[in-house]
Amino acid sequence: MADVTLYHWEPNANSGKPMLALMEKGVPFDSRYTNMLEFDQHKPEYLAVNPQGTIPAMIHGERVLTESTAIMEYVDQAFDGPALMPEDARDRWRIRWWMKFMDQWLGPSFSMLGWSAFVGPMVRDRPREELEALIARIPLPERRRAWRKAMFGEFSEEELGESRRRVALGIDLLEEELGKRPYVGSDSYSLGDINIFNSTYSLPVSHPDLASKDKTPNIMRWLKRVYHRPAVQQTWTMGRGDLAKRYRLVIEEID
Ligand SMILES: N[C@@H](CCC(=O)N[C@@H](CS)C(=O)NCC(=O)O)C(=O)O
Repeated sequence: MADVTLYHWEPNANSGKPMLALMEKGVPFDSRYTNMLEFDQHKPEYLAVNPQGTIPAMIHGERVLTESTAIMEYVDQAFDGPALMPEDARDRWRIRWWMKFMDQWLGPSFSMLGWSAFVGPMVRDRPREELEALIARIPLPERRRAWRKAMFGEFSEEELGESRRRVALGIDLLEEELGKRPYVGSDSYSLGDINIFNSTYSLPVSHPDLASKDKTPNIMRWLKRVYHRPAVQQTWTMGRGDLAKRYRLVIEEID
């Protein structure tokens, strides 16, 4: 049994960050696939690990770690293997800037569009009473609100419009950044790439109007570089659903 246990869903957004960081470092871990579409993250067994009822969570020895970006930083420092942060102070600042930008500002918009277009439709054909019972056991009020909107199609046009605006702007900024250097924030692959990749790996198929060889050549070059990393390929084999299947579609698009 490995010393590390990771509770994760698909390699996507937050779950994919510690999965990929552990793979890059070569750290073996026990994978506990926590199916978000079956609401496993709100079941008592998982709430005993993370009472907030969100994924991912990692157990290392006696320690329980939550918050995907902070877990990646922990993984990079706690284990041997290739360094996933550069030495240079300015590079580290740039990488942390990008991770904060994604986690606080851009990521929630990607998430809202994804929940509205995919997650909601994937769960909403259950009976209304069952959906209400599922919502009632969600510990965090903000997650209860998000699930309600996704299940019943209640995201407003105004909030979806704001998310679309942020996604378009975020893609422009990323394109500009990757025109300056080969990786996000520095000249070498880092936690910054892992963070940003987990929310952007599907752009050429999810937002072909915004990201393509013509419109965003720098992003496409970077995606290709990251897609071909052995740790990325290995991590994406752990996906079980439709989200991970996009990996194949995108690789055909960028190769
Ligand atoms: N800030 C947290 C956010 C965790 C989070 O919200 N994860 C999503 C999946 S990407 C989740 O658990 N959603 C399920 C739910 O809200 O019930 C982190 O980065 O780990």
